[in-house]
Amino acid sequence: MSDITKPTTTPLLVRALRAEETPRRPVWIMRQAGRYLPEYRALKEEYSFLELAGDPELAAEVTLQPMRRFPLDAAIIFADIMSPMASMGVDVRFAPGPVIDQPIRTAAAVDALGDPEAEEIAPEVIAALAKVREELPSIRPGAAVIGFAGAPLTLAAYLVQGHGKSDFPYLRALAASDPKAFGRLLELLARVVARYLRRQVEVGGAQAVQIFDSWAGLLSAEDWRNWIRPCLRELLEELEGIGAPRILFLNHAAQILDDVLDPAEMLPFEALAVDWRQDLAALKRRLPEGRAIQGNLDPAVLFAGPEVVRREASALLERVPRRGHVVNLGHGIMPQAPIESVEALIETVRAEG
Ligand code: 1CP
Repeated sequence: MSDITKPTTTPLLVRALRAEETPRRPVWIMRQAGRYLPEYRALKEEYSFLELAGDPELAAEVTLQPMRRFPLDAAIIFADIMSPMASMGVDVRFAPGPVIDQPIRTAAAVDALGDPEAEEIAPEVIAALAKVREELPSIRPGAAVIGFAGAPLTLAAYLVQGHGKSDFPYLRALAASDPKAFGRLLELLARVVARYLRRQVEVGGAQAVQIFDSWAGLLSAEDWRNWIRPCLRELLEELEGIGAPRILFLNHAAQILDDVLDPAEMLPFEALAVDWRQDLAALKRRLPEGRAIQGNLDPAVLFAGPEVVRREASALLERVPRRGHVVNLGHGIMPQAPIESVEALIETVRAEG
């Protein structure tokens, strides 16, 4: 075990993700390092996204920017869901979202993808994590370092479509026209993501991991049960026993939630995160004892200013039982979010304890 992974006091976030009793709920914000912060915009004048994410020093600095400004309970590493793609032989550029000029649309293209060893996958992210883990205690004692990856379906969506697009028609076309190739793509991505997340924990020192399934709602419930659930299961099972709680974020995926919550088929995650469209309290009631939930204030509420944020955040705290609840937005914070709204959210959560 390297120094970095030596046990220290368990962070509040990790205790809440394990649904332990905590003095208050932890709070962090999806996309908390980003364009709503003037200090991030200043760095962006000088460096491109790829330059920032590709340099461990700069990526660690960007990760720590929100931690210096706000009393957040966790730092999420500054990287992208597409960071592992270079190690699979796929060139990705950012404009501003990921663009793949040669999308993966045939069985031959799927079979030509690389199957990298753990140490080959985004080593810059692992190095940045280790720096953050080292520096964070002097900035926010007790805060946790979160690693992350894209879920197989979400990664496949970008790889096959070539860029972000609502409904990703080329992905659905591949699933229908060549289900075997689609299945091989998902399985390969599940294996690579499992290796990558394990390394984030074991070498980078991540104390929790989040799997972003931002496009979890693309397929029918039946397709999700047949294709996606088995591959999420394989991925999550691979991470069993790594000593870092697993957060599964399912965005805009109402049609699959009955299956996700089916007790006979429950996936092995510690916490389930959902977008603002879902009733978090109702979800919590349907999860087995000992599982946590994360979310889910509407990111747009932040535009309405600190007063409205205080009211909406208080209402969320009142509706959702404290134990096993990690407060977050229902999706990433948007560039237009005023700093005062972020402060109001964090203050409201911290005032409860
Ligand atoms: O020019 C810029 O400022 C680049 C914008 C940007 C940033 C700041 C991109 C391109 N990625 C990131 C960083 C990033 N991406 C983080 C950083 C850490 C933090 O949260 O503070 C994280 C967690 C991600 C994850 C990510 N990337 C997701 C999953 C989360 C979500 O929002 O659903 C997704 C879907 C992406 C793809 C992506 N990368 C970038 C953009 C703008 C997008 C989405 C838009 C698209 O689909 O085109």
